[in-house]
Amino acid sequence: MKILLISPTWKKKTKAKRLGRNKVFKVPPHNLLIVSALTPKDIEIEIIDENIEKIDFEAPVDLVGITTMTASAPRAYEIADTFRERGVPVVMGGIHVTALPQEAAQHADAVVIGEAEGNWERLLQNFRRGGKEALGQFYQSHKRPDPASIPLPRRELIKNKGYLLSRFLQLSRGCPFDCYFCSVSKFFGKKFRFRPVKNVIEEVKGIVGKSLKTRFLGFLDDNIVGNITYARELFKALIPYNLLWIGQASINIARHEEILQLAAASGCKGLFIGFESIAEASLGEANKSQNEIRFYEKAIKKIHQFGIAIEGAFIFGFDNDDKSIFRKTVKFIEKVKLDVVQFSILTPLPGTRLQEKLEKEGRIIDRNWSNYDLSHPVFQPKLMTPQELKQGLDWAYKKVYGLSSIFKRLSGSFKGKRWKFLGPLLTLNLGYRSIFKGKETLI
Ligand code: B12
Ligand code: SF4
Repeated sequence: MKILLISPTWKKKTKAKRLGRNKVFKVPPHNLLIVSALTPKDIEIEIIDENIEKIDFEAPVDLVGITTMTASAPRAYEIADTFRERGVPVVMGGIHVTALPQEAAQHADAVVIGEAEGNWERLLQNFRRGGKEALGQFYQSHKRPDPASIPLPRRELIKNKGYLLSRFLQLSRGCPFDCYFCSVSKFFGKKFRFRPVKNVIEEVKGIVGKSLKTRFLGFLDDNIVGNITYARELFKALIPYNLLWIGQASINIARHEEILQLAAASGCKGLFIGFESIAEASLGEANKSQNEIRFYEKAIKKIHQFGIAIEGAFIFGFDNDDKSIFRKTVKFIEKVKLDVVQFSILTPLPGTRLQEKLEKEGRIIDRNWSNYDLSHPVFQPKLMTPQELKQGLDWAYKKVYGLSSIFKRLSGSFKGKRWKFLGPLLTLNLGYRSIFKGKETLI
């Protein structure tokens, strides 16, 4: 038996123009590596990441599995429909179809709701027993999987696909916070579930090598310091492996000097941090109570002192945001010298409280999922027009990735020990610049 697992591209038209061509941003589909690991060894598996390779719709396969995020859902449905027209059964899973299983069921023979562990194995048992007819419509567990039982991802299946970085790990699932625009706590639950550190170290030992490339790891977790005791144990255990790593953390890491020190000692070179907004009212609106704006500048300095670079993420379009937010945010970013920056437009992703609110207020203006990529306005903002919101985002991107801003921001890296990492930081900045160069300036 052969199963084809597909990670669909974000958007057909933008594939070449946006992140598709840019190697810097390509990340292996960890979810499909886990689904592969849950599959009995006698079943042949092939993984296709449509961001880097074409799908062969004529390939002789018995079953197709497709992962979905909201922005890639229209393409995922198109792929599913094409295989099903040929009589190949299709299973869909992932965050989008978990929020909208009935929608997905119109395009799939079975839908896995939530985490794959337990569900995928049951589905395959049914399929082996009676083929397509034996498949249930929905597979869902009422108990969340024990993180100790999450198998090691089958990285050998993406060995020759040419990812710049391919060693990504997931340590935890769930998030205790409840930011109103985010899908994570609804999907994975409001409790952190951590893989035992000894399992993580076994995984690290199996993938780390001597070269720079093989010592470079990425952690996919939403907040690697979500539990300080776990973070302490993990960072201490990572120290002997001489790693370089990047991950995501909350700004609160700066409140724990010992943890920062251990993170740096274990090889942390960069953290993706969701600042979300520089306006107090917007953070309140988003229920991001864990962020404190008056602490931002000091916190950034502290993290930089440990030689750790920061990719800061900001969202535009809160009810409190007027047109001045773009200029104010860029000014702040240059002042505090953030190394890399990501901007998003507030987006009512399905299943979030934000979507519920905007739906109630009749403010959703676009229901095409492929525009839910956080760079299109899909709702009516309060203090500007949707066009002004989009133009503001483009202007802010063009500004922070202008050469003078890159220079201003990265010149700060000589103060901490980040200069050692200047090459990759420049590459990342130039990667973003190549994507956003040429956007119009209207504000
Ligand atoms: C890494 C990552 C990326 C990588 C993608 C890597 C990849 N190729 O998969 C990159 C950087 C490219 C990326 C891009 C984007 N991302 Co992203 N990303 C993540 C992140 C941090 C981790 C994802 C991950 O690997 N998790 C680990 C795996 C194991 O979990 P999982 O994917 O949920 O898979 C499990 C189940 O869902 C299920 N499953 C999943 N697929 C399938 C398929 C089958 C057949 C089966 C049976 C089961 C199954 O089984 C898995 C094991 O239990 C998540 C946050 C998070 N906590 O998940 C955000 C997240 C998924 N991203 C998000 C968003 C919004 C985006 C962007 C739109 C943002 C942007 N503008 O950059 C784009 C859109 C990309 C797209 N294709 O649509 C949102 C998605 C919300 C939504 N409703 O879609 C999340 C949840 C972040 C958030 N805070 O809201 N992202
Ligand atoms: S934005 Fe981050 S902190 Fe907030 S709920 Fe989502 S994952 Fe948790």
